[in-house]
Parts: sequence; structure tokens; C-alpha cells
Amino acid sequence: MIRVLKTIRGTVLAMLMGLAALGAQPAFAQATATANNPVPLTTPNPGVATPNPTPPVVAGKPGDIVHIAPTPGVGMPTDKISLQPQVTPIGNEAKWFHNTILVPMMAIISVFVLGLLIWVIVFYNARANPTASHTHHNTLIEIIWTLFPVIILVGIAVPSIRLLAHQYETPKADLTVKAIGNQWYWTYQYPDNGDFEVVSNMLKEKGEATGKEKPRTDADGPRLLAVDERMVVPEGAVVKVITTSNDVIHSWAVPAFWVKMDAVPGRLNETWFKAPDHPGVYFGQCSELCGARHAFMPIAVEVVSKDQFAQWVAYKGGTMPGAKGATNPDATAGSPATAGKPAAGPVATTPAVAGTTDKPATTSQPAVAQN
Ligand SMILES: [Cu+2]
Repeated sequence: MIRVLKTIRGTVLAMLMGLAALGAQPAFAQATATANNPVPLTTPNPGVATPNPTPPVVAGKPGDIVHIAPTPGVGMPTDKISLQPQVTPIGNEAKWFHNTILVPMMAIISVFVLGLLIWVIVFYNARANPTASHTHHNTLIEIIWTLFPVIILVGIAVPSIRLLAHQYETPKADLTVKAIGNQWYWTYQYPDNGDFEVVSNMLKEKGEATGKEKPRTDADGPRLLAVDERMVVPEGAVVKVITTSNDVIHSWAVPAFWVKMDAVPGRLNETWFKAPDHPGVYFGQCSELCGARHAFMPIAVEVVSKDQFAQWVAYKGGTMPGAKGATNPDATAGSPATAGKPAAGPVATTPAVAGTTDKPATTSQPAVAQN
């Protein structure tokens, strides 16, 4: 009788746990969806829903370039359970490794082990085998279960190490940007372009922005990811990113580029990405717990045409290196002092402010309230 009661209690408990898990699932899915989509999907995003030859202006200051609006679902979290769409060669290689090798391998091993467990539970329980077998040591099976995992691991190691090697082989860079972490914002220095600096702060929502702060719009990017000053790079360029920090350890990460590098005070770390061949905006976040406002120091990289890049550099008070001047973003050769002329940018409304004494670093809004 007691045994029967125990069985009933066990069944009821199992059912309750199953129901709880089912109930938790939609709630979890909802939470994920909210976290991944700070901007509701129904929010119309100007400039993307319909092909628009003149995307909305983000920064409206005279002399600056026309900053483009991001494309929903590209360069930002999506509501799918998968990697963000990858836009660099390294990202595509990593995505292939993850989707084609790792996930199927994990699925096969999980199903196989589950099958073994069920087989043992069904055929080798005390009821089915009242007299336990005393079999031990089977050389063949021991060789199989040692060798098989070794073969699997070696099989995974080959593409894994190949990907790692590709990530660490920085090709000849067209542009170097120094990304410096601060509590809690990023600064970007362009040593190839006269060493100017931009300060990048998260944009606050309407109602939260105070004083002269510009509230976020959808053209700036999703909530918690949009910034006032993006890191701008020319299309198709190999960008070397040197990361460091002014205070604690931060991490510069842009998932769509498959890039994540710690920014450590007193140290220079290096990573790279090849910018896509077309304009776009790609978002990331600091990926190292760095303090109270760790979640509010996003990263936004804007890929623009080479002409627009030269124009933006001039607007920021920088210079384009090399004899070809502004139209050539191949910044590694030549002295930055040789070219100070702004590019004949396609969208210049006023002459670009090359050589201005205004240090761009000081014109940006200060770090957000540190509380
Ligand atoms: Cu940080």
C-alpha cells in the first residue's frame, strides 16, 4: 500500500514539474524576445522598410556626413535562437563551424547518450534482471569508448584551430582604430588620421534625456544600443582595432563581425575585422562586467563609403594619410600631415571643418551620470 502511495506521489510530482516547465517556457521566450528586441517589431523603421535612396539623417550638424539608419535584424539582436547574421569572412567561417559541425555533433551525441540511458533503464533494471550480471572488463568496448571520443575531438579540433588561426592572422590593415573603454562609455582614436578622438555615449530614451542630450530615435538604433557618436569606418577596409582601457577591464565586442577583445588598462590588445563592402550600422556591447553601468556602454560601428569616411574624418578635425588624400582610406602608408583637405563629399552642406581647432573629444556629451 505504501509503495502504491509513493508511486502516486511520484507521478503527481512529475506531472506538476512538467506543467511548471511548460508554463515557464512561454514566459522565458517572452523575456528573451523582450531582451532581444528592445524596439517592438511593429515600430516602423524609416529608411529600411521601403527602399529609400536618402536614408534619414541621424546627426544633423552641418558639415557632418549623412549617418544612415540601421537595418532591422542586421548588426543587432534578432528574435531568432541563432547567431546574429554574420557580415565578415571570419564571421561566416565561424557560423559555418557552429551550424554545420558543432550543433549537429552535439545533437547526435545527446540523442545517442539519451538512447543508451533509456536502453539501460528499460532492459537492465532490477525487475528485468533480478540476478545482476557480474560482467566486467570488455577490451573491445573499452577501446571503442576511448577511441571514439578522441576521433570526435580531433575532428572538431581541425576546423576549430583553423578558425582560430584565421582570427589571429591580421591582414595588412587599411585603418587602425584604438577603442578605449571607460566607465561607462567608449572613446575611439584614429591614429592614422591625425589622432583625433570621438567620445561615444549611449543615447537615452525620450523622457530620460535631460538638458542638451539628444534622445534616441529609431534611426539611431535600438534602445540600449544606439550611441551619439558611432565609430565610422570605410566600406571594404580591413580595420585593425587596438583595445585598451582607462579604468577597469572592458571588452569591445560586435557580434555581427565575430569580434570580441578585452580592453585591459595598461595593455594594448589587437583584433581586426573586414568591413562589409556596403554601408551599414552594426551594434555591440561591452562584454566584460565593468561596474554599475556596464549594460549602458554600447558599441555602434557605421560602415560608410570611402568619400564619406574622408568627409567625416575632416569634419572631426582629422586628416587623410597618403598622397591620394581624402579618397584613399589606405591609411597605413604615408604621413598624416600630407593631406588636410576635406573630400568633395556628396552630401556636404557646408565646407567640412578640416583643421579646426575644436577637439572633437571635448564636443561630445560627457559621460552619463555615474549612479
Ligand atoms: Cu565595460
